[in-house]
Amino acid sequence: MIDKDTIAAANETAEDALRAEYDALGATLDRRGIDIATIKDKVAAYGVAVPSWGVGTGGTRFARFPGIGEPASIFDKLDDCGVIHQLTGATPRVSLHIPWDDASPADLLAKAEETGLGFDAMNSNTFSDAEGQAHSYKFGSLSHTKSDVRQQAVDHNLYVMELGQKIGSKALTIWVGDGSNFPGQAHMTKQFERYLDSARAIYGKLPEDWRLFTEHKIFEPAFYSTVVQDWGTNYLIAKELGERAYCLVDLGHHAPTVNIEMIVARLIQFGKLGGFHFNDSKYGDDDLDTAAIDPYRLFLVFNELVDAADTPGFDPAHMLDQSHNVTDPIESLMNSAMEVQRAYAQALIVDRAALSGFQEDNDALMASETLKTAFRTDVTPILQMARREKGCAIDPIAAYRRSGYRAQVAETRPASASGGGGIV
Ligand code: LRH
Ligand code: MN
Ligand code: MN
Repeated sequence: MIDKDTIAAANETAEDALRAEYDALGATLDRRGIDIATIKDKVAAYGVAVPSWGVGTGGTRFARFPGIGEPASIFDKLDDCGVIHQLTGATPRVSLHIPWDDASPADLLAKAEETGLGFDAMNSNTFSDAEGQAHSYKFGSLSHTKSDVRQQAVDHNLYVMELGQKIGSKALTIWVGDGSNFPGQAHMTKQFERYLDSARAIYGKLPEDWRLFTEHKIFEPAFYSTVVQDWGTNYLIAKELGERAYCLVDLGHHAPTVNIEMIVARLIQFGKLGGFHFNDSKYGDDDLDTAAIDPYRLFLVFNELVDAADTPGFDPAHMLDQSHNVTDPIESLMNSAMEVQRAYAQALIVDRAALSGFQEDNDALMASETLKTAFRTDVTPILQMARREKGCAIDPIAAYRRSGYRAQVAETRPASASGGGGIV
């Protein structure tokens, strides 16, 4: 973890400017009838989960260029996640991926306690072969033509839930790479029927206080057809399985022109929005830092979430899912967590009564401007003040760099191999 004095010293240099900027923003918002402290408290209470797999350098299909001090185990990863939360105060939970993060529940709990973290949704992996497993997932997992393979994939998910129960998780996220690479390779209907059968077997064992999230993705690794390819199929799955089955929306899993905020609205309307994997993309499942490309889209997603906040039982899981190729993953994840908070704060200051009036009157221009007014407002001082009051860093990236954390862990962590990438 990072020394408290380092954070305090970094904060001290930014303190006066923050106070002035916070007060100025407070006056601006006050003129709009918004109480800045109320927004700040909501932002302070907000959390987004960090993906354990995000703290290592991801790499592409072509190469991976690791940095120094890469985490070598789930315990190193939790240390890094702890630093992210310590500095931002915005990432209280970690989402684990099994078998990548498989470890004894007692050890995981002990490390979580030490780093001040909890566990969010568990992720199963039946999209790659684990060492020593009996059957390969080369031709699919939950939807495979052979029942032995399907059973192995189901059993893996049951194991992931068992582990998750022991460490306080309350949800399982399933993403499969199942599909086909050639027209004619797979019978699409039979393949989806097999998927549903397997998913029902998993859902049947879902602990009572758990939710099951299924995650859709348009393509990759299958390049011709994908079994769970879009929100329509995902919705069918959630409907078929039952009440505690929900759809997970990974922002990067759609075609470039798709209106994701509208998908979010639809899923909310029909009670099936399970949660998010936040990230950004320009071309496909790029897994770029959240809001790196299109911060307005992220804001529009949050606009739907804030609009629906009072819906009974509405509690989507908020998680990041990124892969970092050229940045320090800790810095990228901190930035993304702050961007998610920013989108939330901007959505909170939308004048909803005015928006609703403009919608009723079909005043398209003013409706759009109402959203833009909120989006254009620089809410940074709100985020900074929320962090400062929690004892976190006013400027997390600056404090992190000042701490020398990466160089310090590089002294004890073994160098990580570069080379050909994988797909994550
Ligand atoms: C698939 C995905 C899914 C996986 C993660 C590693 O592209 O988004 O969430 O579990 O990446
Ligand atoms: Mn994802
Ligand atoms: Mn993805």
